[in-house]
Amino acid sequence: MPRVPVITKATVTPVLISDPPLLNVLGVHQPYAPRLIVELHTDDGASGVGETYGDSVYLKAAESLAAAVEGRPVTALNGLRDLAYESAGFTDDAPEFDPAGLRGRRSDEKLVRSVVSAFEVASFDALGKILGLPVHALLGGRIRDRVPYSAYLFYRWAEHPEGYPYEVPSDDWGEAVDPAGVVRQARRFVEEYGFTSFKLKGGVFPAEEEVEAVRALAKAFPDAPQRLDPNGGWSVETSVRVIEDLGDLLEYAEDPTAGLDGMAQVRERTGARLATNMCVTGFDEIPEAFGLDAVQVVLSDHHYWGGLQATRELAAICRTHDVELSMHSNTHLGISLAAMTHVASVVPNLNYACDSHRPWQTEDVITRPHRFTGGALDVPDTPGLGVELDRDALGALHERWLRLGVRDRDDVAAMRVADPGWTQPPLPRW
Ligand code: GKR
Ligand code: MG
Repeated sequence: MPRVPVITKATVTPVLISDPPLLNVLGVHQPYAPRLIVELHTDDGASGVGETYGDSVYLKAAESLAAAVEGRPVTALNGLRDLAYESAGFTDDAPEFDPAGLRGRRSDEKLVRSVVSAFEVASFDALGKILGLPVHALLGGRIRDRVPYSAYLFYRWAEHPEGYPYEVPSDDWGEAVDPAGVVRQARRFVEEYGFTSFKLKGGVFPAEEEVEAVRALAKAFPDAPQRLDPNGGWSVETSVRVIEDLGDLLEYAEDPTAGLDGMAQVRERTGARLATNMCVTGFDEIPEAFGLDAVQVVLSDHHYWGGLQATRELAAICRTHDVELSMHSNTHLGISLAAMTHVASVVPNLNYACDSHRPWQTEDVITRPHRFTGGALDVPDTPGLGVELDRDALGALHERWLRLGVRDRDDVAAMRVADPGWTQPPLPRW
């Protein structure tokens, strides 16, 4: 009988990664974003890494789960969700605690799934290293050799505002606050990484100006698919107008308006393909959304859907209902990017280029950060995720976390540094 390796130690390391002043409907990114790095060690000397959201609630739940997984077989993935509930002291029927985040509803379930995803990925990484197999092989094998990503364009300022009590990071991208700036940014993305499709984060300027930016992009890159995502910041009327104005230029409209009813109305009135990472972010939201035909493309995010296996379950449900799949991302590092690439390589109905914030990050915790070429990443065949932890970098980013005391991402508070009177636009905003 082969022996299954057992987890002897699990660690969770919170880090702060530098982030540019990217704008969205809530406000602006802070100079530093929290992230968690999970490491699992097994009794046969193998180790694996995972990464997930890093705000304090995630950290607390991840630390509880880290203590609970010690002594368990590294293959015991299906029990992780229940273990996370138990170790965090959550009950199954806890009320949702905030329906208005950029990543949709926030609930204990989503928090637990996001935490579990890092442990599941770390387990797959360790197991892959033990068996000498890449993670995609453990998921049934890749069906594509390369995973395409889209250039994730943001309106942005050149610099973070003055007023932070610490030194803030800086880069040489300059500002992008109008169509010309957006096209300039897109050109650099194309030159440096070869991206062939674009997603513009909207909800920042009046919708007509964002329409002009998409038109300018389409003019500059006539063959490239375009997406516009205001994170639910438009009314149904505005959404209909934008979609009619842009016609076939959009490959899909991402969360034009917030909430299933609004999305269903936009769909009914325009017939446009609508994508979401806000109103369908958990399995329990699927029946109503699909029943209303509110969503035609679900943006998977293996973090909040609960891991790589859960992403495949999501994909199977979507296939059954003729709903397509794309992939969402948030500010992240290379461990998440590796996991995204492995899972994207095995999902047949992932028909669109995935999102990735990664080009905006200048730092990483892996020794050989990924480099997009031709707008895509090769799917690695090396054991596990195919990444190696850079301990010095991890140490430095953790030391920053200790030193600066930033514990949560808060785009509204970041905007108030520049504009003390700024209030979060109510979402839904109509
Ligand atoms: O980082 O500003 C951002 C994004 O708006 C992010 O928070 C979203 O979750 O990228 C995401 C999206 O597609 O909505
Ligand atoms: Mg989105």
